[in-house]
Amino acid sequence: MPRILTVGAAQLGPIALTETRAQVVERLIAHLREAAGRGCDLVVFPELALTTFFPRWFMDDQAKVDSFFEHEMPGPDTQPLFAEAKRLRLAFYLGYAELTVEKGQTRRFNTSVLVDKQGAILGKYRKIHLPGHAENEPWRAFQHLEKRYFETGDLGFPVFDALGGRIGMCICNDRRWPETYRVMGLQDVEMVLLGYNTPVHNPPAPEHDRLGWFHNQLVMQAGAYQNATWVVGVAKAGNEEGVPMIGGTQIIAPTGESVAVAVTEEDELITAACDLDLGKSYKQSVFDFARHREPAHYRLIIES
Ligand code: ING
Repeated sequence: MPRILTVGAAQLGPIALTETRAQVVERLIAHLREAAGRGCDLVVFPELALTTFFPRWFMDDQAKVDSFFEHEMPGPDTQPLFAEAKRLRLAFYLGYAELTVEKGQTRRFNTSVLVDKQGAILGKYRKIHLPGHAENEPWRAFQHLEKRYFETGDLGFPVFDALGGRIGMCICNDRRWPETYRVMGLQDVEMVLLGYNTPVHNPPAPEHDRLGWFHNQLVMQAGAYQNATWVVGVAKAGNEEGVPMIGGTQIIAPTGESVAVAVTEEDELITAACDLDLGKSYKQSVFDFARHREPAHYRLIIES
């Protein structure tokens, strides 16, 4: 009996600074309803899906920064999303800014959660590869202050038994690093879920701008093929507060082929029925890690 997981990749267009959590949650719920109508089991939302991409601005008022964070998940603003997903029997991945107090210390992470069809959080991931910089750099057309506003994730790259398969998560810049996929590949991942906010323009390297879309697809297709896993990449896209961001939301098979691709830079749902066994032939041949990997020769990779 094939293990088919029907996935909805729920791309978001821009979220304005003035948009309230409630207004954004309404957009997410609209995606849930469309996905349910198409027979989905799982919906994947972007990175930081509840607010505008606030690391584009330098803020030295911590209260202002913290206004972009969720202090509980679900909280009053997100409870309706959890309730509607449960009613529709949909699991979902949600990216958001997490503020939590652990052992009396306030921690801040760029986080995603995997929520099951009963509305329970079954997995959490905290972004490990934080791009950008930590101090204000006025020469830039816009900032990218993830290293200022978030701590490096402390949960590793876990893979969860969920939805009948092995499901992993990562976030945005993580998708550019082969180690991200390989650590999950070594845990027999069958589907990697990830959201992203990717500006078209990268101030330190404008010559790369023309390749943004290509690099986005390249890294996810490579990660999928080299680890025989599905990859679901979901954008927050379009011109958000004056900063154009790429779309390119897509669902990629373990073959490395993109089976569904978004064609707008707005709220757009793309779906695919994903056979979780499609990676088996690769794991039993070209990427049979037990037979073909040579870890004794990879030491440099883990040395700092
Ligand atoms: N955004 C970007 C990403 O890795 C970036 C940062 C932009 C890197 C352009 C390279 C080029 O897709 C986040 N949020 O990580």
